[in-house]
Amino acid sequence: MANQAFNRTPQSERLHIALFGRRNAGKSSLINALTGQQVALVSDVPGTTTDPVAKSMEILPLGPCVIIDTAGYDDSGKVGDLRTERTRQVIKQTDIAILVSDGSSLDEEAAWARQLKQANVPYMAVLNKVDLMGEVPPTLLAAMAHQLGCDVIPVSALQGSGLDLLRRTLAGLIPDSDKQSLTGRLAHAGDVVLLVMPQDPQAPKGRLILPQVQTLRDLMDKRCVAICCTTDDIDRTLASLREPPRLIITDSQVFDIVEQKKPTESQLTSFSVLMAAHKGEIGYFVESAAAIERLNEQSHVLIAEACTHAPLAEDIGREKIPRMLRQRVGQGLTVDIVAGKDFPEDLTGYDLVIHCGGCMFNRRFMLQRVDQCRRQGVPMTNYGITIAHIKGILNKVSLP
Ligand SMILES: Nc1nc2c(ncn2[C@@H]2O[C@H](COP(=O)(O)OP(=O)(O)OP(=O)(O)O)[C@@H](O)[C@H]2O)c(=O)[nH]1
Ligand SMILES: [Mg+2]
Repeated sequence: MANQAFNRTPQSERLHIALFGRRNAGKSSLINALTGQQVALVSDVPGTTTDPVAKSMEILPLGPCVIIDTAGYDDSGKVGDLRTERTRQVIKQTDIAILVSDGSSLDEEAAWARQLKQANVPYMAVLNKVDLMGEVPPTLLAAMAHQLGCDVIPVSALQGSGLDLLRRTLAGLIPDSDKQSLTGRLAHAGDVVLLVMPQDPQAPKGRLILPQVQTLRDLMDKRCVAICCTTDDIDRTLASLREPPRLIITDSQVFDIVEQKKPTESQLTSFSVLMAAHKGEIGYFVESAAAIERLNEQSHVLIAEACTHAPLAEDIGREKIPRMLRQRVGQGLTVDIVAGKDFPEDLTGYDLVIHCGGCMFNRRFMLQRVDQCRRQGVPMTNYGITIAHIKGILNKVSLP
């Protein structure tokens, strides 16, 4: 089981597609139709789906996705309102939204379309249950498209019609930032790239950690020549190359050693910088790291961690970073810690937000937090960039 899990694309790296619509519109049926499996519970009782349900699956031509089924947004009453609020929260992690309608409640769909637009989520709509409608008048589709401000595809979840066009339309909505590579402009086809990866006792036995695997895959997709070695083999590896590598990527822990040994022509970056760029907004993270210099004993720092696991003995967010900061600033520094999806709406009381790498969250979710900080004028950076700043590495790395 464990091996299987390692071989799968992690949830946080999958495109998140969420379905929104009234109760009984056919959201769950559409998920079953798209996957060809009975993954979601369907019934003619309105309110069958009560909570957001996320399922990982492969959808061609989109690749690995997470599909999120939601409770109908027209539910009312005390519990209904709570369900609708949960549905609304799903928007934060949605890369692409599908509005599911049977054509009877377009004002409501239009209101959700506005919310999606406001949150910058690309969306499309389907007119479901066309099997009940005979010929669909093209004027109805055009009017829907106009009112909702998006493409509208006629489908029947029951009969499985219209699904190819739906999949192609979804593929056209994949945000460009999702297509960007991990190493960005640092590596191009034909480049030789050296990865210096310490395999110390903390490294997991028998495998590489995810950022290393993802970087290797990225380089191979780009047709780079990727060479790997451990820290103590740098000299030998460099000597074996006819010319210096274009780029060297290493771990923050051994950055100084690698920096001293690197040929002047080679650019140098770290896995945590690549991951920060992949998951968040590297420019804002780097700019915000400068706020560390302005902290004093009256300052308030918020540390936000994605994992809700029981803290480890030498937890980087709970122990290491607060200690590093207090050593610089003084013991009076206030550090608050939040975990999981808890993140205060109002951040204006904080001088700096330091987020974990976000390996459990998708990029969309992280960007939405960056956006929230930026709107409130609060600097936000992440663990990797904070440590790089404190160690004085940040001005020596090349940014992707
Ligand atoms: N005729 C027809 N019926 C459909 C179609 N899609 C869904 N239905 C029916 O509509 C009813 C509701 O379907 P669901 O998929 O449970 O709808 P839902 O949007 O998930 O509903 P909630 O979970 O209650 O929000 C079921 O009886 C389905 O069989 C369709 O394309 N054509
Ligand atoms: Mg449902």
